[in-house]
Amino acid sequence: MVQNGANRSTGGRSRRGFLRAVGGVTAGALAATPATAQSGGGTTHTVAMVTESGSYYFDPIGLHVEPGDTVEWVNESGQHSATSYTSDNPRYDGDRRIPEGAASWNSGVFEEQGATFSYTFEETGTYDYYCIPHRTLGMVGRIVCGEPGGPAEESSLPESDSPRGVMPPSDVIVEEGSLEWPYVPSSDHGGPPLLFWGGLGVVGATSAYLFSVYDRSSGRYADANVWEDD
Ligand SMILES: [Cu+2]
Repeated sequence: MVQNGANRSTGGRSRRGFLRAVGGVTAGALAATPATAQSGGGTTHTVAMVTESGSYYFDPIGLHVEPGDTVEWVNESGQHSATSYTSDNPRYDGDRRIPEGAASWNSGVFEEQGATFSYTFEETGTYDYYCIPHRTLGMVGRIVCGEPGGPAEESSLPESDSPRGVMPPSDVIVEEGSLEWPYVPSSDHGGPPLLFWGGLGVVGATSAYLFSVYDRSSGRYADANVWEDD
């Protein structure tokens, strides 16, 4: 556990981070870095902490590592923490959601872009963690070290903690290795779940309402078929 702790390094950005940042001001700084790096025998994986268009998330939201691997969280935008679901941590007094033998962690809330926190995973099992300011907005993540197991597998996240995000199941994490945010589970009929489409429906209904308001107030679209692109 000697490697655990916060620092100001900005190394080890992920390729995914680069791809998402294309078009943003930081793209150039991320261009040449690999997704993973070797350090002290284990692999170092990067998880971005992101505020974007009213969403707050860890990306990847689900990650599979091997014992001895290190995860480095990088504060890409906004103010976030990476904090294990253990009752010694702020704003959580529920059941432990990391393996019994594992050390808890808390990066503290980062306010600076590029700030990082590292934790080396030694114990096999399932680790759930959250962001202190955004836990109840669904900013949560899961890391499986080796095989899934431990208390996180025996109960679900508090309902309040995943209103917008969906925590991926451990077997899917192991199968895929890394799961981008947001995780949208596939359903029996092959499409995203009803909740997902319901969200899109709200957007569509809002657009239609705004169109109709504009129509009434200006008359400009009175004779136009605004849906003709359908
Ligand atoms: Cu956050």
